Amino acid sequence: MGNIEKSYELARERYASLGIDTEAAIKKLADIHISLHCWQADDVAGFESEGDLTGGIQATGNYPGKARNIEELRADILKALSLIPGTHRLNLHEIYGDFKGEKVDRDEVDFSHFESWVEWAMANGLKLDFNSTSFSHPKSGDLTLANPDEEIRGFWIEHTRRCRAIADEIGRRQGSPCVMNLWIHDGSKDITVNRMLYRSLLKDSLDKIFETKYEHMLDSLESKVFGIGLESYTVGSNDFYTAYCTQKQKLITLDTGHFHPTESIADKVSSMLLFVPALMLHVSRPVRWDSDHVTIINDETLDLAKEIVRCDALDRVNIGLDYFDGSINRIGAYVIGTRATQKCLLQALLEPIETLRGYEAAGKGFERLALLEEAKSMPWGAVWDEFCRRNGVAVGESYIAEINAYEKEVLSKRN
Ligand code: RNT
Ligand code: ZN
Repeated sequence: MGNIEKSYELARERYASLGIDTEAAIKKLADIHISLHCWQADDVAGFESEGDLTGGIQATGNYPGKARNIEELRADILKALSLIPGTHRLNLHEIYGDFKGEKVDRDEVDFSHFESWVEWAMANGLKLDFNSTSFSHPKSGDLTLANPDEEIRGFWIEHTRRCRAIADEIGRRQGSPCVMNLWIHDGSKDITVNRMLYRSLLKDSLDKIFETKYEHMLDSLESKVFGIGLESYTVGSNDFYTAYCTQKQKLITLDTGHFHPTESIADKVSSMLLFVPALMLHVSRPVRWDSDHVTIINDETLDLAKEIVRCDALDRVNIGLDYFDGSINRIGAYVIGTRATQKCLLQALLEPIETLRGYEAAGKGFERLALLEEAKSMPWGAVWDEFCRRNGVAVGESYIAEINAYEKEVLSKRN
């Protein structure tokens, strides 16, 4: 028996003494398929145009070796996946279509531009999710689906309708519902005196977009506090989408960077799941603003993972990632963030929740707090290592060397 297995055996016994079955936790973790965001590979550039990233989001850093085309992006994602235990999903934005060098405007896109993605995904055991793209386009401006200009609003309605049809066809072909996230940047920089108008326009646009019912895709709507250059007003606020999704029974996307810094995203899970069918997560790491730093194990991510498990809601929460750091090796960024999210979920799955709930029900506040504290230093790391070993991926920090080798052999030859 190797050291990893020996450590795991000891950990398994330690957890068993608290009534926790580590084998069951490992099984559940293997069933969680995280949706990796394709846009970490190239700083949200996509394959549509050479234009700047707009829409109030920003990728900072210019670490060499970013993916410049569809082949490089696919290769980078497969490299990242080879260092992440389990089977996962890939979340595509519309601007990552396989346009084959042709100019395809956003109101012209259709499934043919994603056919090769589906084939590639199936060949590599991946399922796809999807996003309409409102930013980085001459018609983006400050307002898209909430634009009083009927020509521009119509353009974005058509785009979003087409994206839903694409998502449905992806879902049909892959035999697993494709979650389509809808995030628009619509808002304004300064004091806005016609807030009701833009929100009623957005509501009307969404009603039109959702007129078609689909079987193989799920709509999820993402709110935000503010974007860069759009600080004073966001049309698609949290209240707006919470109300809209509740009424229309759509999914809500919770991006962990899209709330006020002291708000707990974890605490939203139980409230929202009582009123909407499911949630989508964009697990991220905001540093002072929606900076989209690489996800790590921190209190926010841990709390969120624990809350999902405590709510017994793993089957109603689609876990995706959303960050874009251009200042470090981008494949490394995928691996760190995905593994960190999985590690948080594993800690959540290993929580002695029955005992904790017993204490709570009996009013034993000291005992509850003590066990929560002790649980933090339980040997979950040994269970994680065993999970990696069983999945045939790098254990511990050994992925650093593999990523450095890929950088030397592949990334450094780009540019
Ligand atoms: C922006 C939103 C949105 C984007 C992606 C690229 O603040 O988080 O989800 O990051 O769609
Ligand atoms: Zn997001």
